[in-house]
Amino acid sequence: MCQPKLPPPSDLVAGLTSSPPTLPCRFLYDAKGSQLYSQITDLPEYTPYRAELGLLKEHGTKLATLIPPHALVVELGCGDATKTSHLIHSLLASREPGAVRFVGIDVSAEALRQTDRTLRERCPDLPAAGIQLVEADYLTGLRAVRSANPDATLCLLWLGSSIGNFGEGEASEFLAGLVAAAGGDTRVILGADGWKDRGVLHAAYCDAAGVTERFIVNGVQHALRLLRHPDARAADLWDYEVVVNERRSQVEMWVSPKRRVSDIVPGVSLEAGEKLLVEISRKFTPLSIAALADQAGLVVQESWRTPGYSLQLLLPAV
Ligand code: AVI
Repeated sequence: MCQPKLPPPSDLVAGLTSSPPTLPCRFLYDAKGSQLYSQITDLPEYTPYRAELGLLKEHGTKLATLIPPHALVVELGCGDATKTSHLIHSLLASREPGAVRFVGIDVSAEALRQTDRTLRERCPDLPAAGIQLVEADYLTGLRAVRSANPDATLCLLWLGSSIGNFGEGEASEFLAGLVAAAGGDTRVILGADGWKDRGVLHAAYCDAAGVTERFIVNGVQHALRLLRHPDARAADLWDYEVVVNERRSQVEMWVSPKRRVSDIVPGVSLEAGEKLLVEISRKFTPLSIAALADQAGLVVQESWRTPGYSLQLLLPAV
């Protein structure tokens, strides 16, 4: 049976009609996209995941001392929680198990189930009552956590350099919005990938096995599927290109169709070779992180780094 077309989501229309056309990055994370992203984190060319894991293992004890005694640790986009389990271990080693409380917020129910499994397996001392899972986008989830825990101090974990997927300006605005939703004395543990050699950055997003290309093309196909577009399943339709944009301190992931893709949303088509910006991944320096924090009303209290990655504790500026 032919299914009726649905009205296109407004963020998708806004992206496709902007110049250059863009795709909102939420389309990257359907079930297949989440699986592909998990494969990306294991690729030899992609270092942020392993770098952050190393920092959490190495500095977990110190980090735990900087998280207030009864704080609620709230992870945004908790994924499979493997990295988080190292921080929870450090917290359990430094305080009573009953004083460790973790909330995972994720839009994916499957990711939350995996978070639950990981924490139960890897942190058996964490009481079941200490784990809360919220299926929501970050802001909605945080508002719900805040209203259910009006007196708690929240410590947000925003790992994986996900902040890099926001444009300049958007990132600080979004961070400020998170802190406003979480409440005045909130602190943030933020992971941020650093600028590197152009070839290294290019390879990280154009890996030899083609996993990142499949991840990006899947995001486009996911949007087309939602729109019930006839090209949603067209094989080998998209060319993939990675641009290392030094001026903007970002890596850009573009696709272009090999032939015209008509009426993606009413009146908006892509011509053969016309480029669609699917994702940006901004890279940071200590200075750019300090500026971002400042714009969001925060200060960098402490940071831990490898040559290519950093974790920082951000506190509200007084
Ligand atoms: C989630 N995010 C920080 C990843 C990144 O590096 O920008 C997403 C990603 N896209 C392609 N590879 C990884």
